[in-house]
Amino acid sequence: MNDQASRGFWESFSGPNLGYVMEVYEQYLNDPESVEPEMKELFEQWGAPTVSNEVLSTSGQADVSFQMPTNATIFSKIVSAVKLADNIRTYGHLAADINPLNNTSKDTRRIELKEYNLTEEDLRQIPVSFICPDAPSTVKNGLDAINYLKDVYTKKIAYEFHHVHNLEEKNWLQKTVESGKIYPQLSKEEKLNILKRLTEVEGFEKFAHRIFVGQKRFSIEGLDMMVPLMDKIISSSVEYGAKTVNIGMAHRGRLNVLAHILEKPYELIFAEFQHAPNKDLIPSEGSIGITYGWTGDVKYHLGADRVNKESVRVVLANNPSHLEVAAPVVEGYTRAAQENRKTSGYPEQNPEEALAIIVHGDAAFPGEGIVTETLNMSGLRGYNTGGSIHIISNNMIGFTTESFDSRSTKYSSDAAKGYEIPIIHVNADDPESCIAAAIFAAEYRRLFKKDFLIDLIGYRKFGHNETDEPMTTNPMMYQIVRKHPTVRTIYAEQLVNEGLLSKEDVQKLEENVNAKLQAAYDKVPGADENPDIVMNPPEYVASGYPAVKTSVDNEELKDLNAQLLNWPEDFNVFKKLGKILKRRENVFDGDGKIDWAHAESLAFASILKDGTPIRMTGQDSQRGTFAQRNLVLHDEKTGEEYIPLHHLKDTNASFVVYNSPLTETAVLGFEYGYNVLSPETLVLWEAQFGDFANMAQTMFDQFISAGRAKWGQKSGLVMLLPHGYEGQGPEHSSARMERYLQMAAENNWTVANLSTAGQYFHILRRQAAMLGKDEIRPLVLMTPKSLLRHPLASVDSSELTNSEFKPVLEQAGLGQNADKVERIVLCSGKIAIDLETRLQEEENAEWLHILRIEELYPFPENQVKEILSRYKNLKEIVWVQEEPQNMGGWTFVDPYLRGLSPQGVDVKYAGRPRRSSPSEGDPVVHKKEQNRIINEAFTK
Ligand SMILES: Cc1ncc(C[n+]2csc(CCOP(=O)(O)OP(=O)(O)O)c2C)c(N)n1
Repeated sequence: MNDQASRGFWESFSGPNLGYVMEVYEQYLNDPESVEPEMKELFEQWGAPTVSNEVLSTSGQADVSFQMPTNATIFSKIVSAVKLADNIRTYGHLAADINPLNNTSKDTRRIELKEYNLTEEDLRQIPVSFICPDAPSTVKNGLDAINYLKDVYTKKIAYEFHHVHNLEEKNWLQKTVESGKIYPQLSKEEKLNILKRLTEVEGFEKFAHRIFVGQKRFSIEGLDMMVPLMDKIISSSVEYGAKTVNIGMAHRGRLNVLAHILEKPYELIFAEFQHAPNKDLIPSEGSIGITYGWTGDVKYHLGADRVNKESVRVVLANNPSHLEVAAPVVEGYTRAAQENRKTSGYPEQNPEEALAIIVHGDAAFPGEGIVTETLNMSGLRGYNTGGSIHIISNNMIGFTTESFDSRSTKYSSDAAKGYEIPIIHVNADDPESCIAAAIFAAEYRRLFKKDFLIDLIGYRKFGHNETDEPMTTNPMMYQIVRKHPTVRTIYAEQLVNEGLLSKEDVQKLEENVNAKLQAAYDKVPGADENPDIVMNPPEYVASGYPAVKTSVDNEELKDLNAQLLNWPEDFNVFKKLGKILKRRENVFDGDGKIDWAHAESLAFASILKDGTPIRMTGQDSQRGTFAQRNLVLHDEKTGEEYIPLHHLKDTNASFVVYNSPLTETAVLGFEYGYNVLSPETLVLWEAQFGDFANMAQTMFDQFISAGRAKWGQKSGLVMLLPHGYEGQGPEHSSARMERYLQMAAENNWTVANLSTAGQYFHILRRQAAMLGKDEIRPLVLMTPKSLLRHPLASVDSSELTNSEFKPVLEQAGLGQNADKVERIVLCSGKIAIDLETRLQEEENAEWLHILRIEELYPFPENQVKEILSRYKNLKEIVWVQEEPQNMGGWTFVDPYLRGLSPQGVDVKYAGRPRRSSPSEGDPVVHKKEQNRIINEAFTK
């Protein structure tokens, strides 16, 4: 190989790339077969890697004198130096100064020269460009470069980027760190502002500690920098265009964040501590939105919604005690705030419009699965929010449990690595590093629209709450904590040493903060020991839904139907599907009936036409679990998608249906959040089978059923839960309707189990019509499987154009001869169709009437009462259900039926006996049971 040619080829390599090539070359020299075949080929073709002096001198004058080594020993030194540099980048975090308590050991083994058989003199010989091409010009040689890297990577911020595979991102991250750009030049004013903020943060906690002795507040102390850190993330993001910032966080430091980030007035917080009347203290409308439910919540679960001076909306989500569950809800808020839903087609998303900041606990982050569920959604088209900024408020302890008992990973943040989220750990006692972290995170998000994680490492000054004594369980940690100065003290001393203010100024700052706190406290009325509290829902909630017209004009619906079946001529819908859909063409001319999915698509089309946007998600919801929906068509030749609901004439509302990831809790939480922040949108979540919704039980218990009573948080979310006993076994039969009925109270939601496609059409349209109104409530809908295409559940078009939602349906053909009726069967959902099927075989059923309770909650008492009153010879009311006696609707309706049954009329039950498992596993046994129940209903 001619030396010149070889040089020409290798010249295209520089810095770390060349270092890498050299490393591989050394390996090649030892064993040519041990390297990649491509590399082997290169070495065979071009010989040993060589470098011109020009390349070597790019980053420092000293390099000019460097002569490329020609022997293998020097090669190996260069390789070692490059390896060392890389290991500093990768493992520097193990030796970094990120633990304010300094009670964990640092591991420097991978970054020491001796481990690489390198001397300082060796390093001096090596050019900077091999080791750290981005170093500032003060770095003159290889030794300087290694020392520089060690300093950068082991200070008060530690970096973990190795798992980020995208080269552009990784280069940016590395360059920002190694060029020193990560540390901003803070002005005097900025530094003093941080100190002022820390004085407020600490002052608030100390004041509350002194005045409200023994009351829980989940103090921020030890992680005080969380507030200035959030301040900076918010101001940087606002600079980049954010108009809404949504924050999710648990108890720790929440009151402080409410006071200082949300600007909830001190007096309002103190009134809550003091159980004092506070309504007069709520500031004027518009400056801060604090809504209250009628039964309320503890102060450290309450959220707030503020529009600040720059017209930026800052929201702290209400949240329950259940750690981490607010995370997907906040993501849902954020997506809703980013989307414009005012035109047809997909909503237009602008990630710059809104940002989610999610604060996690260091024990909860690795421990609660909803965290990884939420992270997994961050890159999906239906759920991404253009990058969230995660903060682990890491006090190195969870309640009394130390890290070694709460996770199997080194860092609390490690789960985030699987999602390629850049992670930085920052010492919470170093304010300027924390500010650098905030700017870095906001900038990364702006550039790459992806999640970023800041692991803010501090400590917890007191016990889990202020009444716990941590010395009993964690004495070693608390011996250190007790002696540890606060970050305000540390930073004040730093600024005094820098000559930015005097000790007297520091004291003055403290006095001013205290005076403000005291003045606020002085405004708070005394405790009201016997408050006149009304715990009833407001009248508009209590009175329920008004009558709503839900039918659609025949011509209009016919036209929508035609539009839904009108895809472009050159669009090749899968033939079999195309044929099935085209069968819908003439239903308005009396040819055929409208089945469930057809009614749904017509409901959606008419809702969009009325100007209401729709968002639907669920597992495989585009097609539908039972292949019934097919709202997204796929060209069988090109794979292209066509969504007829995007092409309706004269509509100004967006429509979207996404297949969700295989997740229930976080997806449902996301949709709940989306609907809360976008109350004008019909948001639907569909479970694959209804019982899978119990994976998301927390969302139902803590948010959907109780959110309004606790926090005044309105929701019109629709949940579609496939339900019905069809012999598919214990896990695909029951949507566990009893759970929703057990939680039903105060008009908190509608629970319905319908028997016809027409009823489905009307209940969807009713829900859409109520959106944005005070009466709105969520809708829990048992949806069918076998009824989806059942002729008895399908309807004529007149059912849609000339009817309405009926909470009770009377069985057609029964009950006309009132004097003959001795038994009224009440039932709900699919079994009503089973009964109707059987009825067709009965010769004389005059003695029987059947009522379908389509809306179980709110229970249609008046309608049922009116119907019962028609039958003077009634002997018994029989509730018939397919679910076991301890499940389904029975335990819920039983007291209503007893209350409504006329004197002398028995109330009986027919259905499966009490069971621990919802259904039989064997389809033959199922059939037998089902027949037995139907027989019972029809036997005198
Ligand atoms: C789902 C859930 N399980 C248990 C608890 C009880 N609990 C409240 S705080 C806490 C410790 C949390 O530790 P960490 O996540 O580190 O947050 P910290 O309180 O230390 O800020 C526990 C176990 C809870 N609130 N939620």
